[in-house]
Order: sequence, then structure tokens, then C-alpha cells
Amino acid sequence: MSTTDQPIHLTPEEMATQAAAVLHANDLGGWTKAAPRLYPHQWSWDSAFIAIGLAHLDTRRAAQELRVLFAAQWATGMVPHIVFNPAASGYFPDPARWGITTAPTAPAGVETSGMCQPPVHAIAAHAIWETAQQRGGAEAAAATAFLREIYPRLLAWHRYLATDRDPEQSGLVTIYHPWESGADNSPAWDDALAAITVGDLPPYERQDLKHADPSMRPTMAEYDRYLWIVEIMRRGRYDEATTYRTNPFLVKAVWFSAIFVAANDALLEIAAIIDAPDADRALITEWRDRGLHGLDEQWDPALNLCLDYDLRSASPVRVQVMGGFAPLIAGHLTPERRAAILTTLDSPAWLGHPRLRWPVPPSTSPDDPAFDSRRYWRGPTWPVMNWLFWWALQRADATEQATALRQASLDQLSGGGFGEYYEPFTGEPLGSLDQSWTAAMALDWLYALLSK
Ligand code: 2M8
Repeated sequence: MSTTDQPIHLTPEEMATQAAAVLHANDLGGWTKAAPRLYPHQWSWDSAFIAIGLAHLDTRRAAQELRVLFAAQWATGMVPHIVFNPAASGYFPDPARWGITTAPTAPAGVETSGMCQPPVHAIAAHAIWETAQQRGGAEAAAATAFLREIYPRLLAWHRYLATDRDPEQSGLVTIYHPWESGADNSPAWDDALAAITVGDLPPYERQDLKHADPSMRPTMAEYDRYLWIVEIMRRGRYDEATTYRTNPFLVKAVWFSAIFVAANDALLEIAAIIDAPDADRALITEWRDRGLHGLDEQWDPALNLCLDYDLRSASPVRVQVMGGFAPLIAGHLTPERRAAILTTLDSPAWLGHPRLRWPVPPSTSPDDPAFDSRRYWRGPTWPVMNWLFWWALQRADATEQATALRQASLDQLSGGGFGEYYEPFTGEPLGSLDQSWTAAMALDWLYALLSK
């Protein structure tokens, strides 16, 4: 049913049916692979977004998605970015390359990567609960029981991010690798990667290029550096303090940090539902407020965007990437900041760019010198990120903008295929087709529209 031909104009009902079929086909019983061939394992933030969409089909199955992921949580509280499917091959780096068995804090009995991704999980757990409440009865009760069960794990995950990943108590999360940002080859990481000298890297064979066009994927120079960082972390047995000391890549990432702020808000909601101790709520509030302060410090009034900060070179990262909208995702905007960020979003550098096929945010502004319309996170538009913008615009009471973005996003998907990302000027789906999180986000939008 996948297609790369554009003009099929699916009706909302047809699109919802096809999205559900994609999630069904990628379902491996309790967890969902991120994509049929390119990503045959469970990815952390993919799973959270997938759970939000899956909840419309089955709230218990959606809860199971997070349960399986958190079963692989590390003793530090870290939720690994990949949980490997032992039955699948064809993805690199594989468990042997990650070598987490040398890490004293790694989980037993499960193969994972040794790093993490943005913490969308509390937002997803709360969304599952909300969907279950609309259904009522046993489903609603089961969702509350699920929140009770997952809450300590979510709290440990957030504690890890607020402590090990922010020893400076800046409110900003430090990432050890571009993969942790989720926006792997964003121009935001170019300078930090360029400063890395690759050492004695064991040979490797890329698998991604067997499933995707090399012109859309990260370059070999980037890949060497990605693997060199993994090598350094592995040699340090994934010990946090060692990584902080030895890792050549240490960046305070604002998009990740903003998701952490929003996730702390969701965790506060969960804490209220399950009547968690007051001390927990005070702590989560502290993490949330520290995050807001940290983001505020990274605001660049010239670009009207929020900037990542490279700890190794001690400098802000001055590029126009999607991550610059971090304060919108975090929420709690002052009227001035809200106006500034909405103005940037509507400007010709972003949604108002005259060449955009649909007014949805490109991963890098077409005005940035590093923009590349086909390469992964360097320009293409990502339906799952459209969803996050839409969600944040709603939270910011920017209802008109949110509705327009949802419509543009659904128009983008109406050609079918559920692409991983899209060429912003032509609308061509790129990367993998039948990408799970794209289908899940379509479902979330469509259920709200179709139930009206
Ligand atoms: C992409 O990342 C993986 C590495 O984690 C890859 O390229 O192999 C990114 O788009 C990431 O954000 C996403 O979670 C993952 C699976 O969809 O693919």
C-alpha cells in the first residue's frame, strides 16, 4: 500500500485506516519497530510518539509499548535509545558494537544501546491515560493503574536527566552524541563534530545505505565520528562521570531540554492523578523551573531563536535549526517571548518561506547556509515534529496556528506512504516509508477530527 507517487488524495477515513495498518504491520507484539526495514528495533522517543497514536486503537497496547521500553531502563535511570530485537539483523551499530555488557549499570537480559533520546515518555503516558478516560470503564481504571506502575520509572528517568546529565545544574540537558538529540545530522552538531579527531576506529559496514539513498543520509565523515564517540563511551564502560571527562562531544541541547520541561509538566499531572508524595512534586517542579530558566539564558535576540551550547568549545551554536523553537515546546512563555517566537515561526525563514510546498517547519531553515532539502535532519520536514509543534502551539493558546499546521500536515500526508521525512519544496516523501511515528501522529490528528 505504500507509494511514493504524490497525488493520491486520501480521505481522512482512508488515511486513518492506512495509518492503523502501518502500526499493525510494524507491531512485533508489545512493541513497535520504528520502520519496516531501516529501523527494525524499538527506538525510545519513537515509541513514546507511537504510543500516543496507538492509544486510539487500544490503550492497553499503547501502555505496553512504554512498559517494554522501560523494562530496558538502566540502573542510572537512563532509558536507552534503542532496545534491540534479537530476531532482527541488518542494523548497525549492533549490540556487539555497543558492548554494554561491560557497563555495570546496564540492564540484564536485554540488549540496548548505551545512550538516550529526548524524554517524550511522560507526555505519552499522560496522553494514554487521557484517551482511556474518554473511553471510561475498565479501560480508564487500567490506565490509572498503569500510571501508578510507570511513575517510579519515569521519576528515575527524569532524575537521571536532571542530575547525571546536568551536573552544572544549568537546567539544560547535556547530550553525549548527535544521536541523543534525535536530530542526528542537524547542522547544529557540525562544528562540534568537526573538532573531533577520529582515533583507531575498528572497521565497520554501514547498513543504513542498503535501505536508503545515500544522498538523504549522514555522510561517511559524520558516521566515523558517530562511531568514534560510541567507541569512547564503550571504553569508559558507559560510566557517566568518565563520559563527562573524556567524551569529545558535550552539548547542552535546547530541544531535548525543552521536551524535558514539557515532560516534567506531564509528570506533575501524573503525580497528581496517582497522589504521589508532595516531596516528589516539589522536586519535579524544581527541575521544570530550572529548565525554563536554562532555556531563557540561551535565547538569542538577533536570530529570535534559542541556541544550543557547546561545552567543549564554550560557545553557543549559531545556526537556524528547528531546535531554536525550544521555548515554544517548553511552554510557560512570557507574552514577549511568545510574540517573538510566533513571529519567527511565521517569517519567510520558516513557515512563510515562498518555496515551501506546505507551511510546515523544515528541520533547518532554507535561509541557513547549511540547509539541504533532501538530507535527513538538514532541511526536510518531519511529520512527527509537525505534531510536536502543533501540540506546543495548542499549549501556548495559539489555536489558529495550531489548526493551520495540523491541516498542512495532513495535506502533506494525503499522498499516502507515511514517509519518515519530506522534501520541503516538492513534498516528496523521503527516507523510510511506513514509518511508525508518522502513522501514529496521523492517527492522533485524525481521531480528534473524525470524532467531532
Ligand atoms: C534516526 O536515528 C537513528 C539512530 O538513532 C539512525 O539514523 O539510525 C533519527 O531520525 C532518530 O530521531 C529516530 O529516533 C530513529 C528511528 O526513527 O532514526
